[in-house]
Amino acid sequence: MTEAGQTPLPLVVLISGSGSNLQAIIDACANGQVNAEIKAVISNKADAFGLKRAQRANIPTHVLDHSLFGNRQSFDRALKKLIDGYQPGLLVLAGFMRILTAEFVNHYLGRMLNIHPSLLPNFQGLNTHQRAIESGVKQHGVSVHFVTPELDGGPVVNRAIIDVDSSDTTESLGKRVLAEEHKIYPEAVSWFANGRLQLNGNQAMLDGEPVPALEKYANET
Ligand code: NHR
Ligand code: GAR
Repeated sequence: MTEAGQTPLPLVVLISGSGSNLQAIIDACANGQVNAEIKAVISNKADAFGLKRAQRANIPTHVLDHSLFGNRQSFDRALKKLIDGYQPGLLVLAGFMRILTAEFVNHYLGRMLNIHPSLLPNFQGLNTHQRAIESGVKQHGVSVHFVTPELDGGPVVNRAIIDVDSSDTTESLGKRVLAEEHKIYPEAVSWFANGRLQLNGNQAMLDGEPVPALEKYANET
């Protein structure tokens, strides 16, 4: 619940696509589940549907097209300048598809979250649902983690686990995972907004207790 009298945490959300996780956070801010306010949504793709979701919610939007920059460093510096104009307390990656430089990540260390569609540390990187099916794992899911320079390697703060069944396809699995994403991401943002979640070295702390990590499967592809 939102604590009465507490100023909402200012957020900036980065997207590249559909923005269904953005929508879940917009809705959770609107209904009081999350004590935060999205100050801006930034996409590296002009045609991202999430921009329309933000506009519908009267949230300022920006497009910063990475292809117009010569290298990652110049893109990340422009992105940082744009973000810092909003002075966010938390930066939220929601289906943002560009790898970020260590310089950028370190500037937001401890105040940047990402949602990744696997049970980290398993299936870092892309095409996670397909790789999970091909590996024959019995369980799959989704993780929210603090972003560190190591791609998809930052400490996990929240996760949902789902059973994989033999009839699952990439699509059926992705659909069930996405439904869980829309629950666990607003929950993690609410923890952070209420001061319950911190990055302590390379460990996420929730209510002063370490969030447990999972083992890496031996048979991952
Ligand atoms: N940056 C750092 N430094 N650390 C992380 O943990 C990051 C990150 C940037 C994005 C999201 C991540 C995911 O959840 C994320 C985590 C994009 C790629 C990728 O390969 C990989 C992981 C993630 C996001 N991107 C290609 C690139 O060259 C482009 C792919 C495309 O445009 O479709 O940047 O999975
Ligand atoms: C989500 O499944 C998210 O976990 C994943 O992309 C989808 C974005 O959906 N993120 C990544 O793969 C990051 N590399 P959305 O735009 O509807 O929120």
